[in-house]
Amino acid sequence: MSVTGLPPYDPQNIFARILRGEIPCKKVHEDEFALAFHDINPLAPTHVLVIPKGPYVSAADFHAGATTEEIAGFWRAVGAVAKSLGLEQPGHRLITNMGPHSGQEVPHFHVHILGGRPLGRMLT
Ligand code: IU
Repeated sequence: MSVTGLPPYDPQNIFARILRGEIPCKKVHEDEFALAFHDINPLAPTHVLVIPKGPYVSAADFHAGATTEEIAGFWRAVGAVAKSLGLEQPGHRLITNMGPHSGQEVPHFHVHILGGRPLGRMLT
């Protein structure tokens, strides 16, 4: 079981298949630690997902199980992608859903980068 109570990592989940190149994506960045691609159902003018290369169900699993190098490399990639998309200024939002109460749909850790318009205040 994953840290957040989800089932163990499923290597057939859709993002694992994207990572293996079995399903196409609109890629914006790839390096040793991360892959970033446009969300198929964008909720803002820019909506990109960043996923680690390793098999982690959620952020909690990633932070518990990944090496320090993987964690640093992944979060640096998130920052680099936001910058390359022109979102560093005037700002953007990072979201990661974890487990049943969050409504997490895809059981491979991912960070949503949302921007391109004022997003309003959002805590739920
Ligand atoms: P969530 O945090 O697990 O709820 O977000 C999953 C996201 O993955 C959601 O925004 C979907 O639109 C997106 N997505 C995608 O980009 N490509 C896919 O093939 C599938 C979902 I399935």
